[in-house]
Amino acid sequence: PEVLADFHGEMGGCDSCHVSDKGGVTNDNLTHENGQCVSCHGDLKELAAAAPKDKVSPHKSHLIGEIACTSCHKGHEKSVTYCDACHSFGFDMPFGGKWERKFVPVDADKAAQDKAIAAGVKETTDVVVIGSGGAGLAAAVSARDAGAKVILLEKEPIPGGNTKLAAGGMNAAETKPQAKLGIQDKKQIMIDDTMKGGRNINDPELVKVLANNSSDSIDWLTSMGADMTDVGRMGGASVNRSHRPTGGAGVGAHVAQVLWDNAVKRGTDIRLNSRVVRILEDASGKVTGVLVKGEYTGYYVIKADAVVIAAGGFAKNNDRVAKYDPKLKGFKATNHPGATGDGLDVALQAGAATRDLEYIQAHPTYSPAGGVMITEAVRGNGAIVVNRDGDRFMNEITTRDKASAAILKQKGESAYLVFDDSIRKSLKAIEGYVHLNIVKEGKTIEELAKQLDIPAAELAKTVTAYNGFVKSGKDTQFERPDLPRELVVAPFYALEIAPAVHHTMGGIVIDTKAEVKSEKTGKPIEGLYAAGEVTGGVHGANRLGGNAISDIVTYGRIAGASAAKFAKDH
Ligand code: FAD
Ligand code: MEZ
Repeated sequence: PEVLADFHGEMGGCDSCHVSDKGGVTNDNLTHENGQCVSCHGDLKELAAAAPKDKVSPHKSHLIGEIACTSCHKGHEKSVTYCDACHSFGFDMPFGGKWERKFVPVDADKAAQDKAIAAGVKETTDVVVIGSGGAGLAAAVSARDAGAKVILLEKEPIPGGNTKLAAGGMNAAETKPQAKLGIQDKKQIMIDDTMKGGRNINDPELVKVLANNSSDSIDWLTSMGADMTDVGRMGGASVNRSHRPTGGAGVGAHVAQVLWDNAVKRGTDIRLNSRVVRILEDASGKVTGVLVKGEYTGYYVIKADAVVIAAGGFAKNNDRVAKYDPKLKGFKATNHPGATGDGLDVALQAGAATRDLEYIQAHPTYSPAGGVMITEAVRGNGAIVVNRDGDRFMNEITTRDKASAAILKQKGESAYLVFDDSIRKSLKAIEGYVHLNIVKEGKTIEELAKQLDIPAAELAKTVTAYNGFVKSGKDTQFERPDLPRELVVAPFYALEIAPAVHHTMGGIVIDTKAEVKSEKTGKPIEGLYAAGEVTGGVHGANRLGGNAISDIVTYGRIAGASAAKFAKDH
């Protein structure tokens, strides 16, 4: 047998996976088919529990929701390890092939699309949400709470988009967790930091809404079961305002899971493997619905009063990235595989205005060995960055544009992130990197330097000098403003880091109600809303770490409520 279906076919016929009397698949989630896998092989938790503890288990992951077996184990084609979209585990998978993904433009196959549109409406709803990241899930929850019937469409087999990968935190000012920790902050300072970080080209009205609603968004998440009580520092922030779960665990998987659970609890119709390829409008330009391509069921039309585009950015589409910023050609990306820019394409087809597309952010600390981004929170909690000579060369918590540029000027266009055991203990996210085997360890700084093959005496001198700055409260070398702790607790750790494409600041033009502006008229396109990384204007030329999760929760909520209201009124 070549593929899983051949094998199962030989064993028990098509019935072992499919409901034979219905013909074909149950739906694009492959609900019945996945149920069959679980009934014979056990669920993810059971499989993960049975795996050896000292190895990375393909069934234990940071992904959210109920991960369908068919995300990796394909029936009628070679199976793939979805994780290899970012990592390169190369698990020995039965009937496995190599992970690869070719980008197919949304308007490919136009004749088949036109035919499906001509065939007419298959289903009707109040609101369609495109994308199951934080912005889409927040929009779905708030639209459901406003009484709308919602269908949420996600093109990937795995939900959560980039949101599930977010690590360092969610920025918010004047929050209850800050007050509990004695942190003095003001919404106005968050506005000022965001504008300065964005080089003042942000839309100031959008920034005001971001900051002024940020503490309410923390309360909203908390009321739905989130833990946002750990507060740390991100680059470009004047105070500690980046919220995340206790012990510094990754923020994104937690926020996405809470939103997912709440969207499911509210009866949202969530469809995976379902790509929106066109937004449909009537002759007056008012939105009437979407054309979907179901991975297994093919094209169909959903009629809707309002559509929320929450399809994320395009950092994983290097051709597109390089078109806007040629310096980033060939760069790796920190993003999930679905971050290709479909949302922009369907919005452009619908006549939306866009802005700031040329502003694309590289994250300074990506691990080429692990294929993962190393959270800024490691630096926020006190790590330093050194080059191959063992020297510091920048304020580690400067903004990302400056940090990435400084790293690219070093020998080998990469550097080392160095921290001690007290930093490791302060941030649960670090355990994930240790688990991936990408962290070098030494009982002393000199031993660590040997592991990295850099001059031991120089690294020791650098760390001693840095510890002196912490003691005196002033970094006279690079003016790092926040010096949380000396690096003195053995063992010491390091990993190699280099910049990778991380965030696309530009996108669809929206107003403070998340209405999408028309390129032609400058006025809102009736019934069309957008939120999250697919939009432009909130972050200006450079996003501050922690501001995206804030953006998607606040504007996702606004977009969902606005869309539900529009649907009710029309
Ligand atoms: P996403 O979460 O990317 O979701 C968009 C979804 O839409 C995807 O699932 C995608 O597959 C789907 N989609 C796309 N096109 C279509 C289509 N045509 N039809 C149907 N579905 C479609 N920000 C912070 O503030 N703090 C952090 O700590 C942080 N850490 C990060 C760490 C990593 C590794 C990465 C990659 C980003 C991080 N960010 C962080 C940025 C932040 O996570 C993202 O900007 C944010 O989550 C984007 O949310 P979103 O809902 O707009 O898009
Ligand atoms: O906002 C981000 O992208 C972020 C905080 C990432 C990180 O380093 O954790």
